[in-house]
Amino acid sequence: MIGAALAALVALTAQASAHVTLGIPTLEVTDVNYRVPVEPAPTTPEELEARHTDKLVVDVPVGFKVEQCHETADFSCEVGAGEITWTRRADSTNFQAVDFFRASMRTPGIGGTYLSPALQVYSDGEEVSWDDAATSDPNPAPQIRVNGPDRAPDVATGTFRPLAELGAGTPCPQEVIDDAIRLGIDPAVHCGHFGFEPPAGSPTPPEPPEPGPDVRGTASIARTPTSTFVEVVVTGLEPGLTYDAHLHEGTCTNPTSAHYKNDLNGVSEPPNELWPSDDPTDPLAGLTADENGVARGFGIADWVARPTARAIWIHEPPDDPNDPHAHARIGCADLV
Ligand SMILES: [Cu+2]
Repeated sequence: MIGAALAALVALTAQASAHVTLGIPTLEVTDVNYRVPVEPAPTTPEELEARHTDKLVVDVPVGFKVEQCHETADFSCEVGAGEITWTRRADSTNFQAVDFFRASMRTPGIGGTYLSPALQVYSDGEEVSWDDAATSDPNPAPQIRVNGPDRAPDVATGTFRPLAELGAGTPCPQEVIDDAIRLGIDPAVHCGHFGFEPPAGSPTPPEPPEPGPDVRGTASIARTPTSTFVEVVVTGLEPGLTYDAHLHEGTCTNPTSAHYKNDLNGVSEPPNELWPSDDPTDPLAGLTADENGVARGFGIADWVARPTARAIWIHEPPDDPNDPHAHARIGCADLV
């Protein structure tokens, strides 16, 4: 284990050098501290003045919601879409060999180990990405371990992102590679559709795939003791076309996730599944985009979705059933 790695910690009392796993309960607001060392460790104040941390950008794991980032006398902070940025103030001269950056986050409804990749920018311009998945790698991503029983939030909301943003430069998961092989598509192309890096050992990188529609908008899910509601507003669609949208298992980071089914052995459509629809009398109607490319949909089920129902995916209209990409996923919102 690397002693000086960048680490996510719960509370400043956790001064351990471990860069991984702190246990926090689900659905609670917790302070997460990122411990950021200067490497190699400076041995003199002059060295530290010449080379210190000027900026930190952390990716907020899917399922977490930032309540607040905390500023200090030396760093301002800003919460963006899925990330937090701390920037050294112009007048700061209080350089430290280790800086701490604190954010209050609500943890997700499902226990697990979540990666929170970070980008550290030094005053000499060097940028270090702490984004390796394995803790044995040289620059492991900070990990946050969420403990406690799985619990579904009563209300959760999210924003749609287009396909190309969902992978966001992370390694292509094996399921996506397997999916490509099953569909007879070049895995590098299929991975590229989701924005994932091409699989290791791919020959030459293929042409970047055509960017799909810029699917944006909002999604929400609400659970009562006896029922589940979903509601979406989707923008960036082709006017007049009808799209399918479904509540899916898992988060948007799993682009091969199954539809969420109430009865796992039941049929693959409502009422056993939950699909946002723009026709209140027809849960199978899908979402038809208006002249501005906007669609609104609503769905209700008389069962309570389990905690694993965490994403709503939008699919391309199924115009050509012979096209392996027909009905392809074009956007997703995590319900967090
Ligand atoms: Cu779907």
